[in-house]
Amino acid sequence: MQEISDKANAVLEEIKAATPANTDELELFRIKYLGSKSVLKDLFGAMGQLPGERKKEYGQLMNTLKASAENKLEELKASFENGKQTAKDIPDLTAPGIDIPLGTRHPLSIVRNRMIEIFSRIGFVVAEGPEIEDDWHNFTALNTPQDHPARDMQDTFFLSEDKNQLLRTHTSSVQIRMMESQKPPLRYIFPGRVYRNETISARAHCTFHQVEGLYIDDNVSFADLKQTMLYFAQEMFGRNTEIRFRPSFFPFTEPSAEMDITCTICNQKGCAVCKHTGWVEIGGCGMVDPAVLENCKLDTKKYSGFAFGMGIERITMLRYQVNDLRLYFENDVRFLKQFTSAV
Ligand code: 2U9
Repeated sequence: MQEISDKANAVLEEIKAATPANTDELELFRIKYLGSKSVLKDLFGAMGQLPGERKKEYGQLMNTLKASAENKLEELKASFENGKQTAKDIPDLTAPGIDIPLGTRHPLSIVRNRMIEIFSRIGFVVAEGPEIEDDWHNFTALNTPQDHPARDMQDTFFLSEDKNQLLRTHTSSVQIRMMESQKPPLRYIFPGRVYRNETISARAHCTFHQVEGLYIDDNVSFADLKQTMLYFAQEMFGRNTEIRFRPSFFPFTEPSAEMDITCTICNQKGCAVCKHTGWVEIGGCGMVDPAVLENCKLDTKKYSGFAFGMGIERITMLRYQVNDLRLYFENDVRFLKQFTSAV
């Protein structure tokens, strides 16, 4: 009796001292003390060797043993289920992943992408060029006179004393590069960042973005330009949008025009954006001046073309009614996260 009850007491101490650290270790504990081939089964089996009067005493010890193993099992199971696993515990690999919040696109990117998408549907291909330009591509090839105000230090950021290195003031310089290096037909759009020496305010900035366009072929007319602009305006601002052209002047186009669209904010009822005229300006355009074609060694008897230019900030302002240019460049997430797009 002494021998087997010593053994049983040793097992009891073992059960009390056991520290299964996770559900797998707890299962080993269950198999060892409560499974079909457990230590307790052996000890129960030994009861048969005892004389009748000892059986009751030993039986009580065995019940204590079994109850303490069962209690410990239940206790630990509950604590593991309550998420009290130790660091050693294996993570649940079937649990769903942690959400990674998506960022949002910059409103200027959304509008630029939309403009590219609209023009690419009618055959315009994106072309890009350097932001640091020379005098030829930014001014001279574009028929800009030597005394034109744009060539002034007050308007352009020059990077060299001889004024032959400068930050481009329009993406028209890329148009010259394409006309110099490709043969017509040419049908390109030129999205990109440009620079002007302006004092920063709500209405002016020293950097902004343009989408310019160029179409050169035989028999390109002002009617093609008007239809292209109407298509763009209706795709960008809605099918009911109308356009109008006002005569204007640019050194690189002749004739030249400013383009207006019907005010999409007030539906021509009159508002602050259209200054109660019902019309808002979206850019400029014209037929490429033959002098510019000649500068790029294109045959002016054979070829003609139209060009246009729009400010992305202005189109974005009309679309989202953001009327302070500085907001586009401050990168304040409270501003940026208000815009959503499919692409
Ligand atoms: C070549 C020939 C002609 C591009 C043109 C405009 C009119 C125009 C402004 C709109 C708003 C600039 O972003 S803005 O401030 N642009 O009004 N741009 S015609 O004409 C060209 C360009 C290149 C070789």
